[in-house]
Amino acid sequence: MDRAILHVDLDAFFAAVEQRDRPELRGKPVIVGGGGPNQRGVVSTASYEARQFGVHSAMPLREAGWRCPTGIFLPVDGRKYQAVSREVMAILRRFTPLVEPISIDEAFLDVTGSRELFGDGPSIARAIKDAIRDEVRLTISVGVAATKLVAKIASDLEKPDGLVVVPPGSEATFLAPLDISRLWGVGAKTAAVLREYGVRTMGDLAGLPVDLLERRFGKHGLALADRARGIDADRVVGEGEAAKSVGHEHTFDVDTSDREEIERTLLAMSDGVAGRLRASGVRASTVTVKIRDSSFRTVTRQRTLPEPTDLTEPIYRVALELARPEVRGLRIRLLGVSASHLGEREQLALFASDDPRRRRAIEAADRLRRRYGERAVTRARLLGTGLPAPFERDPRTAVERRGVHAAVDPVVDRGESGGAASDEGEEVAWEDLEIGEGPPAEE
Ligand code: TTP
Ligand code: MG
Repeated sequence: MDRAILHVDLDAFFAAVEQRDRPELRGKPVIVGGGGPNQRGVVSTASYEARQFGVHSAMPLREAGWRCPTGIFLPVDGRKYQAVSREVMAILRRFTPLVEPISIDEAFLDVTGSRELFGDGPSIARAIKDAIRDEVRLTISVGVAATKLVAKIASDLEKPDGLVVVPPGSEATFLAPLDISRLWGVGAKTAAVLREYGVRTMGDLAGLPVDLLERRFGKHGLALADRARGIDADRVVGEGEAAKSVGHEHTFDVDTSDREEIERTLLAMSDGVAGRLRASGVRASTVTVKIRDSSFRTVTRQRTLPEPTDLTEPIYRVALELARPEVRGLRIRLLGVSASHLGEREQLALFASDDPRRRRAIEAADRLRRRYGERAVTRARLLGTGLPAPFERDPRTAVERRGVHAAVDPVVDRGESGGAASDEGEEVAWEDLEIGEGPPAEE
């Protein structure tokens, strides 16, 4: 049976809330960001009226000021937006328990099982739009499709107040004319390589021989080939399902856009997560990354692994793939990696990819760690970076150590699965486990 998946996204969220609460702002260019047009900082969002002046999220406020001299600049009222977000998510949960919020104003819903009660996917989408308009007085855009990937692309096509339905079986035709930049995992670099092959649209991409994509991009090439046709097996992860997780978070002392530092931090956190999984005798099937940028926007991205793991490498690979498209061009304040959907190691089948020699080496390293402390065994890439080990605590209990509290927190610590493949199209370099010279710590 085809699934019925909805992707719901509020329109110009922060600005729309301000326009709702202050009728004199309706129809006006409203720009929500840290301070005024002469202040440092970036635009969080702009009303659709302000977007006509070319103002958009993440643009420096100064630039927004000269592009839109009549703009009305407002500070970010994170508490208020979070409260509104909770109201919206509560409405969504009336239609299915399978609601997966992925940011403050976005969620996936799997309504496959709700159709008997509420009608088909498009009817449910209309009912949700009506409820949010009547009860919260905001507009949303909704995509309806059989996969998360296609629903998400669809919701963005007719913003604001859009409803785009992609009937099962028509995914490839629907995607064909769209630019490849809309596809998860296609960033500037991948797009540039694809352009060399004359690929501009998803239809062009679907027309490329799969083996060519695989040769050029490795495994991610295969994923791209699938996605260009709308194929995406990721399921909607309902709340509560991912309740048990193991995670690390790290707040940078200074916000960073340094790729090396970001990747090193993800690696170190993945290593920490894997170590804790092994220490607890469990393996995880899902990896989630959390990214908060300098404007306090927080996004979580989630992906199901091909098989459960307690090793650093698969966790890091996925964390990197999920994080890369999200961190590009931004100054990053906080990163988190967590693993969920935990199963006992013994209860899980033995997997072919489990090389016994490698596992023995890892277990030896774990013993060294237990004896001499976290720092005794460190991957080559982490040596001498001064990264704290262990990192911060589990995301569920984490507090930010630096500066003022985030204005906007994630609604939940879970996110979209299945989005991004590695944008870079290059295999992630993987250093072998090395015994470092870290000082033995107390036991
Ligand atoms: P988005 O859904 O990306 O944007 P939006 O809701 O403002 O507009 P659209 O109609 O295109 O969906 O983000 C949701 C909110 O998150 C947005 O209102 C403000 C905040 N945000 C930031 O603070 N910084 C950013 O860079 C972005 C993209 C969003
Ligand atoms: Mg939105």
